[in-house]
Amino acid sequence: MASPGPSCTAPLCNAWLPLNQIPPSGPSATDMAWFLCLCVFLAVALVLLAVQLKLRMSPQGPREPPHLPALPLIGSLLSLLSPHPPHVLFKGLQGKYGQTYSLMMGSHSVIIVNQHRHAKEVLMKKGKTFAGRPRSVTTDVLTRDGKDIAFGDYSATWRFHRKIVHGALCMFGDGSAPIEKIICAEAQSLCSILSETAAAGLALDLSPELTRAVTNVICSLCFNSSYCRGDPEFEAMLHYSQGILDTVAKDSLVDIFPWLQIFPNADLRLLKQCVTIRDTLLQKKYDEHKADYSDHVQRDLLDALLRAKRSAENNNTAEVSAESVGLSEDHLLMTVGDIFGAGVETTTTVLKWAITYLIHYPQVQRRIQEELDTKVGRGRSPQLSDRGSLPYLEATIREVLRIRPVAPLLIPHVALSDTSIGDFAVRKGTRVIINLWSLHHDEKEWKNPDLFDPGRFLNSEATGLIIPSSSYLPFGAGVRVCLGEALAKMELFLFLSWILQRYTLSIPPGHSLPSLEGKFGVVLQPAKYKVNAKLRPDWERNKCQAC
Ligand code: PLO
Repeated sequence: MASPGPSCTAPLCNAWLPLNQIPPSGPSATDMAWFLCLCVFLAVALVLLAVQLKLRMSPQGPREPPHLPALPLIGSLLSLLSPHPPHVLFKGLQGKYGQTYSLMMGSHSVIIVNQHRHAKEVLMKKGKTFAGRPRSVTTDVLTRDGKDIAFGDYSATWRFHRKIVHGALCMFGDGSAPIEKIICAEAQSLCSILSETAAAGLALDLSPELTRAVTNVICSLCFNSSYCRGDPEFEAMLHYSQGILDTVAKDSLVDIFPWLQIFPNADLRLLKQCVTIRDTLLQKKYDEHKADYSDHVQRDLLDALLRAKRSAENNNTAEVSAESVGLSEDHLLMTVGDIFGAGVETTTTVLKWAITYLIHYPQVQRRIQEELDTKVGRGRSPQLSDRGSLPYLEATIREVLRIRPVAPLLIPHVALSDTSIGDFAVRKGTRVIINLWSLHHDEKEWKNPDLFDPGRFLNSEATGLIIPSSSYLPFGAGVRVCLGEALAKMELFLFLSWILQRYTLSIPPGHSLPSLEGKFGVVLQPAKYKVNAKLRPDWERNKCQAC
């Protein structure tokens, strides 16, 4: 900015002189110009001040989101009593409160986000600000007070563990040969079981079979081991995992009102029993790995974690110990427990939903089979390199992930400082729930959102894949995005393509179609039912050598 020359000072002062003191000679043209400038400047300043004041006071400025009625102690509990599961209830409440609103869970303020712009602001744009996690009674039991990745709060330790796991999973990354081999071996064994039951003319509950196939993949990655059918350790795992899913992180009453722990609580007791069994299993794996650990070979994720722990211990100084950087035995066990638990329950659940929808929509099943017949044929089994030429199967997987997201409310986030979502002010410590269900069923974003239509993910020529709306986040996004996304996509593709190349799935005669409702928990699980797997015509004659 040009600084005013010496001659400017006098007229400027003159502007402030009372009229009767203005020199009688009258104002010069420059005096008048300066006077006008000053008036304009003052007027602009006043207008700006008024706008700012108005913004602060008007409802257009940062303001609290609309909120549900709340009473002392119980919060908004009365408005949340509903026969519907929370994700459906929260979607419905948009009609009255708008897409982003708040409520009180006991003494905690919770914001519910039902639209993708705000969801992306929370997860991506302000990902670090919203990277916190709430503590709750049940997740503390599961994770030894948050010493894991999924439920653990944002910290240096958390980032460090995520980095190690990310590195270990990349070893088996997208398109990597070893992981493809492991998945195909499991697909093969799954198909043999389907053949046996088909040959015996029996119907089968696919759930334990799919779980074992998926468990063995993540078991190889985490512990370099696998389970045979009927293995008692695997049966124990099935049991404890279901117990955990039924009781953890459901915003159950004990999570909302922690003081309820003092009363006998069947759910909490079951959770503690299941966690004890899981911990015994994890400890056994840990001890075995520790006993034959070598710095020169990294067999799996547990070895990668042990290596990080050893190297921290070797560099141990007074201030920096393995414990202080979060490499205590508890942390290692909880991290590997998370990856194992997530690896099993999420992918199994999507596979079960996929099969449920394929049974409801036999025309979709037929179209995938036609695609497999023309692009892969029957002389060999599908492999990862076929992904690009099987768009309809890929579109079906995307549609399953849209219509039945594994975790419809993700895991709650916490604001780590005062911040905002859109125009709404958010105070530090506020919990934020992203309702993925609303995003994936938003009528403004999806045509007939309740209709299962894989075609929506295909381009107009049906030759390539598209994502038709930004309101689609099946794996979450941002700093806490799902670590197993690539692995899950490989498994879904290979398991489904192997099964559908060989079998047609249906409901046994006389049985009704499986429910599409799902049981709400940290994961939305489909109900149990029996399936007929019928070997496709001509399969025996043409079947490939590998089978
Ligand atoms: C599943 C039951 C296991 O026994 C323990 C476990 C660990 C990690 C959890 C997982 C359960 C459920 C799905 C979760 C996963 C971490 C991330 C994943 C919550 C409880 C999702 C969907 O966010």
